[in-house]
Amino acid sequence: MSRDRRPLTDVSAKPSGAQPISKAAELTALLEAHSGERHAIVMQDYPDPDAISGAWAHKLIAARFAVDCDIIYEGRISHQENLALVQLTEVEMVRYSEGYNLEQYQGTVFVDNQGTTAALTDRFTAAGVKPLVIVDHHEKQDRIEAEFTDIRKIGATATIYTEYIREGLLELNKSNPIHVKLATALMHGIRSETSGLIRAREEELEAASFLSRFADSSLLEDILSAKRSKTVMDVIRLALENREIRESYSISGVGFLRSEDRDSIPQAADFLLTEENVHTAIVYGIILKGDREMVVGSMRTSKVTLNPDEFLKEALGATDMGRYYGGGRRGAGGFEIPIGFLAGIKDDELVRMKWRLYDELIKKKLLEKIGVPPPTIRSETPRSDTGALPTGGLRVEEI
Ligand SMILES: [Mn+2]
Repeated sequence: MSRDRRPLTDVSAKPSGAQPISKAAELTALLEAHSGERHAIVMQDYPDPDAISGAWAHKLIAARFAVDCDIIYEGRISHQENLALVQLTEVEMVRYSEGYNLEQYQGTVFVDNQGTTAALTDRFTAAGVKPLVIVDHHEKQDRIEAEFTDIRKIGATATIYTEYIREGLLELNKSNPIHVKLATALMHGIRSETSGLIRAREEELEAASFLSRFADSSLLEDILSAKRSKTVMDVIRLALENREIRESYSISGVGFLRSEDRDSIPQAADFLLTEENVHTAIVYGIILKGDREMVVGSMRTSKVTLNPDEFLKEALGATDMGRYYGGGRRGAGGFEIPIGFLAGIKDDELVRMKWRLYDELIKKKLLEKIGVPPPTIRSETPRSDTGALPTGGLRVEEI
């Protein structure tokens, strides 16, 4: 790949008068100032196509300024479409493991996240590596500060990187297979954040139209035709069986899941959203990660006036330290509630009671936020006979 840098006519021109400096020009200046360095592009723990394609675009742009980047994540890529994306595009990523040398980097770059959803944030802070760049489309969070920040309330991070490319930070060439794969990945990133462009607004449609000149549609088809795994099908079945629909909200708890199956939760939420008269779907379960446990949930909505970030923050609140359990962006949100003292219980009956407790509490908080009275808590009747759900005699009031 060529690293020669031609003058960026649009973006390197000095702004005249009161004209604001474009974000592309600002990023150019930052990369020029850090030329010769090595940076870590940090993705959220469970990277999605938007994060992967945005990170890759950043890596290729940075390379033009002689900034070498590694794309790093901790956690897992488990969604079949994401695995297909990585395999077919051959984008190189590092999965963090204990002992990996973080001090080799002179700075960190947060793409499609602001440090709150990446376990690597604390590790890099501990290693003394400073955040240099944040490019994201989630609601602004204040976990980290960087030299360059571009946070916009739009459909996808891939849209922002497409804009940088269009402004001259990377000149795409249709005969360069890497560029074709990057354009395809960015297209997939945008599509996956906008339900296949159905929820796309002007920015996403313009970006997609630009990318379509370089993207490989048969490669995109291959990525999209990845099949759902059996686990995902099972979790969708549980989500369907357990769902409770109130005021066009579909809410469902799916019980305990292994950490590697975490991606089935957003997929189940996507599925519940396809039901007639449902505008919002929320699916949650308890994830087991070693001896740590947490309630993990996903929210999807097609209701334009509903802000998932606000909804989840108001419904679920924050920790003693003021960190919110949930957050989101347009159309989607997620939450994580650590289970401290109650984690690691092995006794079957207690495990069932624990699920029951969290299931009822979360449902109660969500229903309160929606503004419907929560159902009376059943003390005797089993919720269903799926086996994953409890039948214990626990009353929330007793805790
Ligand atoms: Mn995103």
